[in-house]
Amino acid sequence: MTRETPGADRIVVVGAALLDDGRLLAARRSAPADLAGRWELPGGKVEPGERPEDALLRELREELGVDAEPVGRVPGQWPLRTPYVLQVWTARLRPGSPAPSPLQDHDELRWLTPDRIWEVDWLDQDVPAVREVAARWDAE
Ligand code: 9L3
Ligand code: MG
Repeated sequence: MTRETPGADRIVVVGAALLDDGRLLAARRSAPADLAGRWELPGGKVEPGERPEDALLRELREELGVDAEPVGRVPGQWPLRTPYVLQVWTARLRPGSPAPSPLQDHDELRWLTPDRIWEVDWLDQDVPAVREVAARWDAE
C-alpha cells in the first residue's frame, strides 16, 4: 500500500477538539446503535488521498454546519475497531461561522469548560484523546 497512513492497512479517523471561548465541543452520537448516546469529538474517516486536516474541516461542515480552521495536531493516536485509528486536531471556528448545530450523526452538542469535561459519557475510545486535549488546554 502506498497511501501515507500511520501503519499498514490503517485508516485514519479524524476527531476535532473544537475550542471556543475556553470551552471544548462535545457531540452526542445518534448512530450506530452501539455508540448512540455516547459523546465524542466530532469527525470521521479520512478519504483516500485526502489530507487529514481537510477531512477534519469537511466533517465539521457536514456534521455541524460550521467552518473551522485546524490549529494543531494533538500528539498520539488511539485505536478504534480495526482498521481505524483516531487522530485528533484542535480547531477553532472561523469568524462569522454559525454556531454548530447537530445536523447529522449527533442529537446533542455541549460546550464544556475544563472543570466539566468529564461530565459527559465519552466514548471509551475518545477518553485518552480527551485526556490529552485537557492536559494541553492551558497551553492553548
Ligand atoms: N469514532 C470514534 N471517535 C470519534 C470519531 C469521530 C469516530 N471521535 C469512531 C466511530 C466509528 C468510526 O470511528 O466507529 C467512524 O466514525 P464516523 O465516520 O462514523 O464518524
Ligand atoms: Mg462522524
